[in-house]
Amino acid sequence: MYGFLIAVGVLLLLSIIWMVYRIQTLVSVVKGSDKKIASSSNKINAILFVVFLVAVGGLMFWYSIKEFDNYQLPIASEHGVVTDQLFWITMAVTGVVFLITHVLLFIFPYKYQYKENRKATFYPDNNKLEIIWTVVPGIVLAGLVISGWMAWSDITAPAPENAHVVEIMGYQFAWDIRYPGKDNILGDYDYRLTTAQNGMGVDFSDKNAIDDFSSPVVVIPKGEPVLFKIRARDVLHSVFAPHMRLKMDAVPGMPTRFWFVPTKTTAEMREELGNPEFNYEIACTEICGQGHNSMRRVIEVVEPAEYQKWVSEQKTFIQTNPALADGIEVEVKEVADIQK
Ligand SMILES: [Cu+2]
Repeated sequence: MYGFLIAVGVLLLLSIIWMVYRIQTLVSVVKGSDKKIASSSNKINAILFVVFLVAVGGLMFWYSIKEFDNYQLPIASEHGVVTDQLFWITMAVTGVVFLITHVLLFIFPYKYQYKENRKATFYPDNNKLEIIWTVVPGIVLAGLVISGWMAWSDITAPAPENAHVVEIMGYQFAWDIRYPGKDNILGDYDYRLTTAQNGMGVDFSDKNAIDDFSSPVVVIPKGEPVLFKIRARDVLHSVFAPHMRLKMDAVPGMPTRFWFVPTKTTAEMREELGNPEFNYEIACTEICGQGHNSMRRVIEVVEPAEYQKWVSEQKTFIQTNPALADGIEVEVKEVADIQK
């Protein structure tokens, strides 16, 4: 109630100030002194433009310098070097243009503010100038776009045959991780098979699914290609691993993928940063609902030998929950029994 009254009070006050200003303007028009007022208000506005340039420009620089470390997280993947290079080249080109145009944008209103005895120059067109400012940005932008496109088609090209496959499925509000086991082939899945015990809807009648296993942590080997197969169970999510420079949407009904080569183990990165607590992580970057912020998974990059050892120690879905094998064909079950 008080809030409402205060709002009404503020509104009334603002409308009174506005009315006083209007009356004053009208009186000055009648008196003939309005021209003087216009020129003094022009002057104030012109100065405010410069004040804005200095204050907001200063704030921008202060913030950029203060937060600079956040713009250059250490890179832990091969393609990350390329994407960062592209980022900084684009930043340099657009940054210089941004600075020049915006300094002029705010300085010109000051420099060319209204003066009684000054007449504006009549300058209708200049074909040469038009061609220059169309062709030069055209060439520069085409260069940026083409180099970005080439890098992107390299990064999104099919993964090498020997890539280690990891499936990542997003749902409200977590990630489920599935490994293909020894055969490196993920078993089929079908959303209609989703149950409380089988959250990823894995089809255990497919023999490739028999040795599939799950893990709370995404463990991957250093220096070897890793292929993330990404999907979502309910709404849009997005897999974001900033140190890997990896970002890919998780879309229900439309599986996506991203392959990369990690270049530093978690232990190496901890040493580099001098932070024994450091962990690579996956975060969700699609505002997917109330628990969006809790969608975090740790990525652990280890040496290849350690990775092989870890894989061989994992228990398959069926080993942890034999009931999942209920109702599947005897033939397939036998394979499962052998592997138990
Ligand atoms: Cu999400």
